Amino acid sequence: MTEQIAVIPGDGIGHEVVPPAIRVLDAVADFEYVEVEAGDAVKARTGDPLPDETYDAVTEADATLFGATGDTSADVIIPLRRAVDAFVNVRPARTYPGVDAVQPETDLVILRENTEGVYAGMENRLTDGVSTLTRLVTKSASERLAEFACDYAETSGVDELTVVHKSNVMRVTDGLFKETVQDVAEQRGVDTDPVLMDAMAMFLAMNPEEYDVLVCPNLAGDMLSDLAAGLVGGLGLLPSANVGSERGIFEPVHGCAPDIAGEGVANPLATILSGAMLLEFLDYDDAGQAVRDAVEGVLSDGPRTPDLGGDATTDEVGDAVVDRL
Ligand code: GGG
Repeated sequence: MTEQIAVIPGDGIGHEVVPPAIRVLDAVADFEYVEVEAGDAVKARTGDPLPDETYDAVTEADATLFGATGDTSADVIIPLRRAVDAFVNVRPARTYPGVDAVQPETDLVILRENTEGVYAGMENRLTDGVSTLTRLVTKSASERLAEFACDYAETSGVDELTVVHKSNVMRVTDGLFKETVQDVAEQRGVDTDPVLMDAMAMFLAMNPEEYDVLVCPNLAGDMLSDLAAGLVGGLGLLPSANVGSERGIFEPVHGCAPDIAGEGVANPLATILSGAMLLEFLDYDDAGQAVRDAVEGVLSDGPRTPDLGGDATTDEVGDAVVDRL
């Protein structure tokens, strides 16, 4: 069977980092690709940031490779994650030989709740000067995230989950999140260490090597993964997988980077590593590992894009990964 992959470059550098990632996937697997549009540009042209054709392609594909979107992110990636019931966003952050890192011992993964919290889309403008946001936390979403985290800990040989929360202030919502994750972990025989999310930012900046798996509410996971990117060499190195159910969406953690879009110098490695996660999701474990090894080789020997101190283009880095495969 040939798996079908929906491809959404999106906006800005999404159009530059997705093509090299497809060339890498082509070097190790035989997928069928369906490219569809989403984001700011298609909204400007048609009025709709998420055309039906795109929604259908993602819900019908075995997996989706997603680049980045800009101002329309809430209208695109959040409904798509819900559409495929991708209730967790897996965001690994690690250092690589040859890459300058603020914290060279970093090797952790953020498991971000992906369907609710303050990203549930319940915002209202009551008057010109007053807006509100409803933060949704459910026991069921927290439970399934916790089950996923326990499975993840078991398969990766980790004996403790760090549960990130702010239940001293958001007592009801984060109280429920923290309690639920801890209850599930206790039933599963996995230890937990609850840490307040503001303190977590400091602990990560100072001693990231002490942490393995962080289980986070949606916004905290989004913010702490950018912090983790800063520890390991930047957002150009952080892939992610929106998973949990039958279908997955794989995307770099970075956004559409309008400041460098069109220059051909965006780092494609976060998207290529997201491709490795896609391969593993579809059980192409050897191919996924081969891509990781090729990325590691390129990071060690070059070429590198300017964000990592080099002067190579996006395509040169992508081609260097393909050459190694
Ligand atoms: N590829 C990542 C991307 O497009 N980021 C834009 C963004 O802000 N996404 C919101 C989210 O990840 O929840």
